[in-house]
Amino acid sequence: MSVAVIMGSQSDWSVMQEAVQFLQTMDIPVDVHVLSAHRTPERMAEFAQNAEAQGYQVIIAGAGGAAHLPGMTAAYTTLPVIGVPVPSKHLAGMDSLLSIVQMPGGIPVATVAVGQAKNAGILAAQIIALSQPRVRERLHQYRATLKAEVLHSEETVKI
Ligand code: RP5
Repeated sequence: MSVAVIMGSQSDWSVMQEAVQFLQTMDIPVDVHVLSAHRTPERMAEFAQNAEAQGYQVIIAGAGGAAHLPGMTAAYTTLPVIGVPVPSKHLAGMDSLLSIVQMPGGIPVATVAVGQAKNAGILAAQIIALSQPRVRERLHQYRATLKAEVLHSEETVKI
């Protein structure tokens, strides 16, 4: 039971680390790899083809610009791939979003919002929780903290 977080460049780490941090709070083992669909295509293919045999259950893939990494990874495996559109220099991540979300029918990538690596981590944990009651319980606790924060914030609003 583990998750792989992959990204197209080391420069994606500031965004992608939020997925890793969330998975660590859930006590889910996570590995991180930098793999580029454009610059290290062979390495990316080798990783994706072997990911299931390596014991990964979910892959989170983040990339920016012409972001082919999530879709190409999904092409090589039937593991669920969650795509994170990383904000880009010129188009603010709209290019990343459309490159990842607009997969043709047959090879899906579950795409989160631009820059929302934390949600990718949460979604991966929810998938893992289907077979891990311990993770399910932690997710329920996490939801309870979100609820408590909102309830508490209402008390502090002054009219
Ligand atoms: C993509 O190009 C990466 O995922 C990154 O978001 C973007 C820029 O990469 P660097 O030029 O910073 O390596 O492949």
